[in-house]
Amino acid sequence: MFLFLSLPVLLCVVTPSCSETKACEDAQKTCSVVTCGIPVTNGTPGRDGRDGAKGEKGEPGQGLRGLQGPPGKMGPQGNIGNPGLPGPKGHKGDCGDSSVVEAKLANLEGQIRSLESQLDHIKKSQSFSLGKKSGKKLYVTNGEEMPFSKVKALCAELGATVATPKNAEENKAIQDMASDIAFLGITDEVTEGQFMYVTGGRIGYSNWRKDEPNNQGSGEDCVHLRRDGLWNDISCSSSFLAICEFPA
Ligand SMILES: [Ca+2]
Ligand SMILES: [Ca+2]
Repeated sequence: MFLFLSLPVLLCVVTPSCSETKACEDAQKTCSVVTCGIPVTNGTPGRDGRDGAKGEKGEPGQGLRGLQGPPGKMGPQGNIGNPGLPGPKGHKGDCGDSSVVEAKLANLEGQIRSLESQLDHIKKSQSFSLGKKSGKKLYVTNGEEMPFSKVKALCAELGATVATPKNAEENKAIQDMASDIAFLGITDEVTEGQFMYVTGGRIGYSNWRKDEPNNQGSGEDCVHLRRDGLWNDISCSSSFLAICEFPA
């Protein structure tokens, strides 16, 4: 092919004896390239043309799939979401029976008062030393001295009465119990000279010291038990040891 096309050119160049014009005219009839004149050499290659249009995406490769990698690190905590919508309204509750509740409350309050009273009683009882028992009586003392009115009140708080000997054995038991001179539950406050038990009734047993009772001075309407076990009438406002007795 190349040889065929370049043949007329070679004819034009190598036949200078003929009329160049005629040759060229002939050449124009037979040569595909109209080049007359001095022979030329091939030029340098031209610049690369522009990139062609992008081709279509190829089919995925058929290579082996790699092993799955380890899970990545946990991402940061997300923001707190918006509060949800309020839930549906609940069913209406049953009406309470206030009278039953009030009754139970009153009952509980009563029990509390009872327990408080018992606790107070126990506390006061604990302040007394271990009592001495004689016959059917138990004598106790807190070792304190006080006027007769307070001795009566103290024993009453304990549910007891002021120690009152009704025979020689009980008198001895109280004497042994007493660390000092103690009041007895006997007075002549109602009728001077007529000694009575504070629990009621005239005394049936006595252990007066010689020349007693003498209602000395402005008057002596209470009775105390001396350390020797003998009795003496004395002022009720004087302070002596408090001894109470429980029926045992
Ligand atoms: Ca008297
Ligand atoms: Ca006296």
